[in-house]
This record gives sequence, C-alpha cells and structure tokens, in this order.
Amino acid sequence: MRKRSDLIAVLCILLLAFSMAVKTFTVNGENMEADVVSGEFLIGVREMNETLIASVEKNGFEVVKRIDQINVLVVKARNGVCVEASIKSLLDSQSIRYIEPNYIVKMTPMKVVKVIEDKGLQTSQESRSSPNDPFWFTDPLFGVGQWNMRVIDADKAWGVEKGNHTVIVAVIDTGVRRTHHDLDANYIAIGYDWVNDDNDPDDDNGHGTHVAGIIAAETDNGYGIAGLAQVSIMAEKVLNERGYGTVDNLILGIIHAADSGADILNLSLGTYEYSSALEDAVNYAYDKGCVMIAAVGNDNTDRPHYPAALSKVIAVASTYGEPNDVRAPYSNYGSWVTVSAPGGYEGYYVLSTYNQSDDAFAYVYGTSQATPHVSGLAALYKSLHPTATNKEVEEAIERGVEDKGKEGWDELYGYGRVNAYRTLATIPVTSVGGEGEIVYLQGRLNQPVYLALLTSLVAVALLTVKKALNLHLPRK
Ligand SMILES: [Ca+2]
Ligand SMILES: [Ca+2]
Ligand SMILES: [Ca+2]
Ligand SMILES: [Ca+2]
Repeated sequence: MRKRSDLIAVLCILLLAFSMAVKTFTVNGENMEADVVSGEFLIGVREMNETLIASVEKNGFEVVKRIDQINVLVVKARNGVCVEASIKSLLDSQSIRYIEPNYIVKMTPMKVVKVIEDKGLQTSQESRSSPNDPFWFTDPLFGVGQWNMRVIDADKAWGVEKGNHTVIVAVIDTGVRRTHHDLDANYIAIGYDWVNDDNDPDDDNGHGTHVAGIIAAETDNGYGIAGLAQVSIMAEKVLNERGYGTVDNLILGIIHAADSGADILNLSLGTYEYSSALEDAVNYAYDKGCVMIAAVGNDNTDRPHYPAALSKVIAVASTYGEPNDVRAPYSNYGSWVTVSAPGGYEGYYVLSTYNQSDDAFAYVYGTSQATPHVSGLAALYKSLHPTATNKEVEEAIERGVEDKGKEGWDELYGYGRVNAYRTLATIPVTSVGGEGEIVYLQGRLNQPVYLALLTSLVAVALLTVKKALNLHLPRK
C-alpha cells in the first residue's frame, strides 16, 4: 500500500515538473522565459455556476477570484495536489473552455535618462507664446523641448480641439501620482489599485505617471510640459513598484476601466505569451466601446507582444528625431503593427511628469512613451466627435498618418507615424447622431456650429446617463 502511494506521488511530481516547465523562446538570439505565477491558473468556463465552481474545487483548486464579465475563474492549486491530473480531468468537461497559467506581464521597459524638477521655472500664464508651458520650446538638458509633440503637429491640432473632460482615458499601468502639479487638474479618482487592493492607484514606480503626462498634462498653465489632450485621466494600477504584474490583475483593470466609463485604455505593457482570458477581456472592453492602445515592445523583434498584437488593439511602434523622425532601433515590428508615434531615443527623449515629487519631470524613451501619444490623439478625436465609435476613432488615426519608410503600410511604421492635426482637421467621422442615422460629413470643420453643438449636447447627455448608471455598480 505504501509503495503504491509512493509511486503515485512520484508520477505526480513528474507530471507536475512537466507541466510547470518554464517555457522558453528566443528574442535576438537570447533565450527568454515565460514567467508565470506558480500554481495559479485562469479557467475560462462556458457558464458561471455553483456546480461548476464546486467541481473545480473538488479537483484540488481554490477559487481565488471570479471574473463574471468574461466567465473566468482564477484558481490556486492546493498543496499536494497533482496539478497536471486535475487540469486533465477538468478539461474533459464540456463546461470548460480553456485553462492557462497566470502569466506575468511587464511594463514595456522604459529607460529613465534623467529626472529634473520644475520648481521656480514657471513662466507667466499670460505669456504670449502658445502653449506657454516652459518645456515646450526648450529644456535644461537637451534643449529640444517637446519635439515629440511638435513632430505630430500637436499645437496645430489644438487649434481644432484641445480636449473635453467628458472623455476619459484610463492609464492601465503602475498607477499615477495624482497630486503632481501638472496633472492634478485632469485626474479623476475612479480607478483602483489591483496590486495592493485599495482605492488609491498611486504610482510607486514612475512609469504610469510619465505615460499620464504625455496624454493629459495640463497645457497652457505656464508650468512644466504640455500634454496632448485636456481630458479626464484615471488610473488602474496593475503593475507593482518594479513594473511587474499578472494577467489576472491586468484583466481586472481593463474590465473595471471599461465598466467605469473609460473611452480610451492606454496599455504601455505586455507579455509575449498569448492569453485567451486577456483576449476575452479586450473583447469585452471593445464591445463596451473602448479604444485600446498598446505598446509593441522594446526588443527589436517581430515576436507578437500582447495585448498589442490582438486584432482589436491599436499596436504602436516608436520613432525619434526632428524634423524627420525615424524608427527607434529598439522598437518591435511585424505584421501586427498598426501605427507609430514618437517614443524617443538618443538626444530626443520624451520629457513628461514623474512620480518622485509633485514637481518632478523625467526624460524617458521606449514604446511605452510612443503609445500615450496615440491615446491622447484618440482622446482629442473623441472630444471633437463624441459619437464616434471605437472603430471610427481607429480609422481616423490610421488615415491621418504621415507615411514613413516603404510606401504604404509596412512592418516598421504600420500605416505611418500619427499626425494629430491631420486626423482632427481632415478626417470626418462617418456616423454622427446615432440611432442608425448616418450623416456623411465632408470637411467637418466647415459644418455649421449648431451641428457641433448638438453633437456635444447629445454626448454630454449620454455620458451623464452612463455615469449615473455606473455609480450603482459594485467596484469589483
Ligand atoms: Ca495643476
Ligand atoms: Ca494604493
Ligand atoms: Ca503644463
Ligand atoms: Ca510606410
């Protein structure tokens, strides 16, 4: 009897060793590992019910979270359980769609070049230059100021639209320093900290605060930098102080942002592992009307990086330089790239808000920095055309690009490098008014004012209803 149980234990350990073998793959000739949370799995079920949960628990798993919106259970193997055998037995059931490891996601690594403080650098708010933010034209270290905004014609775009606070952008990242002096006017506290399980998605890393400033730092306040869009910014903290997180928390952040009424989700993060549950979450947010924008990654490889490589997500590659920016050498590439945007490199770093103090700014580069330029542009377009669907926002961004590299779409730049002014000034939205009424607008800017007014009124009414409904939804 003893012998038989020993044999089962050995078999179990062998099976376990096999199932937990670290997956390896190659990037730039270097072997990389797919990191997972040991013993944790995501189970996609056809229909959530108590019988099913009981059967999962009977098979040796503890259900730690249930994500009803996409029918996913997050489970933990109990001590001494033969994981491989349990998974095999569960997969035999018709009611289970998939079982996958809880993968580790990482912020798209950013290189912090230098942190500075803007104390005492304020210019007069009445300054005639526009914008009047001191770092727009120049900066203390490299002297190129906000080349990244100039190259996409942000200042010309602001002549068309500066942004509207009814539009919400969710920064799904390491959190945001909400007290930063160049962010606080645009921050709204409706996000969540999934890492520490509290109501304050504060930033203990710096990455999320830098991303947030590119999208929505306060422009024309005579201080710091100019952000691309004067819209509302919320934070979902899914990455810890080192920039690491888990797929289950990323999923919860995406779903919570979508349920909180976010219009645009910025995802400067990812994993090289495909996850069905992550795709389910992206599809959920997409069906709620969210525009999702993600970084292609910084490893100069064509290996698909998720969620950027998912079809419903806009994948952003990185450029640098002025006046003729070119592909940044670290940027990933491939058939899955949608567009490119300034992410910075040697001498041309992206200057934005940082978490070290309420006056801190940092020079950084990476596809993490390219991505929020596209999120900011999506927010401006949504402000100008409040009824535009996520598909229409994406099309307007793609059609407004400046072609780079090989003619037409290519693997390095996607459709091309985004241009904020061209997207706002020349790309009409095809369906305005909703309720199946299609109004084709040619030269949106020349339309009578009342049409624009009507559109904004409808949008404000819709958002008010949306927010009123959201107030009654549970947080988790
Ligand atoms: Ca402020
Ligand atoms: Ca917190
Ligand atoms: Ca500013
Ligand atoms: Ca091209």
